[in-house]
Amino acid sequence: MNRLNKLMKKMEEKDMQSLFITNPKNVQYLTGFTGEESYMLILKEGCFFVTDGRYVDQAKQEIPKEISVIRWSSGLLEECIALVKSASAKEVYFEANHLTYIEAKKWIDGIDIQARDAENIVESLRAVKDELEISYIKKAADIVDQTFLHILNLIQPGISERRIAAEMEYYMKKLGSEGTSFETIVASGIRSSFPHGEASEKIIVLGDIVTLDFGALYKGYASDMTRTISVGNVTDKWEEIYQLVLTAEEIGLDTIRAGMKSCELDKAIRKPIREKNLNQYFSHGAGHSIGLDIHESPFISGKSNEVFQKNMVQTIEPGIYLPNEAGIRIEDDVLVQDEKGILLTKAPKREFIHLPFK
Ligand SMILES: [Mn+2]
Repeated sequence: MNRLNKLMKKMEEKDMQSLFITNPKNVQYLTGFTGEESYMLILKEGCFFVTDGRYVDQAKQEIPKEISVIRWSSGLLEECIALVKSASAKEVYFEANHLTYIEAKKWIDGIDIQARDAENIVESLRAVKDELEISYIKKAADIVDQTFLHILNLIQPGISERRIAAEMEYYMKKLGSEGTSFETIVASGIRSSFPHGEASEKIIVLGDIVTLDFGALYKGYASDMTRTISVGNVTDKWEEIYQLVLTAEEIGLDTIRAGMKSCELDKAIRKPIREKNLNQYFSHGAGHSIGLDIHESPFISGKSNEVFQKNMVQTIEPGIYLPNEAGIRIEDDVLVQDEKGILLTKAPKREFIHLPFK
């Protein structure tokens, strides 16, 4: 069953007769369209794709034949409102968390029938990946694995974080990445205690701990991996913290299964860190799902009762950050299965790597 049919089946189950889709990632997911600024309308009368003159020919090539391509004349939102008004719909579900206030107001006033929140119906389909999507994420994961091995040869005292990030991004593109799935993080020395320290002008010095958190994009699909290394040796304390973070991460990778609740996994990952009284320094979520977006639901959280399903792709990413000292995070991507999951990112992590290699 194709994705559009899956969506229509789900709409039927929820007694939703019409749906307005504006989130570009949702449009891409349902149609395969790779352009921008195009909306979809699913009505009893048919399925419509509304775009502008730049994208008409591209849309006709990329999207399934059963969807009618319409070139707007008075404006994108205006055309969609007109389509609804000419149809028999008594109410329309829309992506309330995506439109701006001004757009939503125009839409609700314009259609003049009941507008209802679609409550992430497309996102809920996107959470479970199909074979094609899994193959794309695997490729994106393979690119970050190779890039990590490559960058180890370049990191040394005297080079800036930004130079390292630039080389990583260039290398990922050479391997087929369309870009980065998020701003590349290269955080060294004290900056490694910032969980999301984007690459700066800072120069690497001997003794720095360096966190590399980066992702590739392949056919629109993201990978996301973190490795922490050092330049020169570190104290025993930091060797221990590294092994503690690794233990927590591996517990997460070994434990995650279809049917498990997010909060249970969060508890399992944090357990060894709590036992050392360091949980206060693990100051962010333990992971998230990836796909067309870098951060998708379900998120791994102590407050979440969401249940993992087979073929979701989750990151597991514990970290410990001591203010004014340094921080360590290790992150991998795992394909959720009924039994133990399948690890997608495989770059080395067993030993705390100290550069340069002898
Ligand atoms: Mn992540």
